[in-house]
Amino acid sequence: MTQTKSKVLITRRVYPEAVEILRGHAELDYNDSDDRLESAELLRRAQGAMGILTPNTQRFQVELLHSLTDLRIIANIGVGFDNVDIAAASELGILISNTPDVLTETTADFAFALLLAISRRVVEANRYLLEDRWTRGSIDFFAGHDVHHRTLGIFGLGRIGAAVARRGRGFSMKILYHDARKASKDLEGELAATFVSKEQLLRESDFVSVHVPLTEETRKSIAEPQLRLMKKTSILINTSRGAVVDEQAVVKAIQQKWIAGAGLDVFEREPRINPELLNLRNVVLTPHIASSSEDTRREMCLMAARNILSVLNGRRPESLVNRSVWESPAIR
Ligand code: 8YV
Repeated sequence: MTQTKSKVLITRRVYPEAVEILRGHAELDYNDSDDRLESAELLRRAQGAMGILTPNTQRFQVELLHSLTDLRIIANIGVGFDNVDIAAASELGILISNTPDVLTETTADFAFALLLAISRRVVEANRYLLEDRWTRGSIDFFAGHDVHHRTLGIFGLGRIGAAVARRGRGFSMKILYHDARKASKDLEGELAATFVSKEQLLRESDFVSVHVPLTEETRKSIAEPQLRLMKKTSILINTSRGAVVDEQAVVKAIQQKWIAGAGLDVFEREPRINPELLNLRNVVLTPHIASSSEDTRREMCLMAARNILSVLNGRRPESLVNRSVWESPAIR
């Protein structure tokens, strides 16, 4: 007698090696496309699935979770998990996994790339040359802001924040950080990082780099009052989530010169961009690609696929967000 295989839905095109991990172990429904599944199609195709492998740009609303009665795991590709209502998923006994660690260094590289690009006006200067406008220089030709020996403020000293701080140390920067929790003495020592209040971080940093996850507490936690505290010469970098920052307030802060510029990889309503941001000279904007190196994106897909495979084999996934569900699996 042939045993029926569990169904796994892959919501969007992923690196093929991740599909191969699951092939043979599950009945796969693969949306081999770069188009996101619309909610009606997601609802239809996820019916009967025990696992869903998905970029964390796919949202799972509470009603949808309730209607997926066979679902055991949503394996997010990405470290963030604000695309899923974790409390509802946990109540329903649905495991949620993410892909931490594998993207830390790559994301930190990109945060630093934004920091360098905006402060030394790399993108602006590149555009100038491409437009064939270079006829002469001047004493303050594309004069930017120094990075070395400046103060780097890390808002959220998790894995990625710490990796950005390490890069800052390489540029002889002074490191300040603010986080809901003070870091260990060891980590503070390694990074030569000083814990300060959020206000002090904003007041004293030349660069503020945002690395907190999006939660109800952190939503719009950098808004007008916070931007007004920042130095006029300072630069805001955001590679975490757009909604941590009040985008309209950033536009105003740059227009009214409360801050000197911003490097943003994430936005409030991706892939839509506030049109006012597009009209600013002193911003560098990228389409949510901080973790996007070939190796890292492949590793993220593989890790998510292994998380599903673990559940198929009755083992605990390597990176679970809601561990309590694994500890009491017989919820429904
Ligand atoms: C990915 C991210 O953008 O890991 C995250 O939380 O935001 C990025 O690394 C991306 O969502 C891949 O699915």
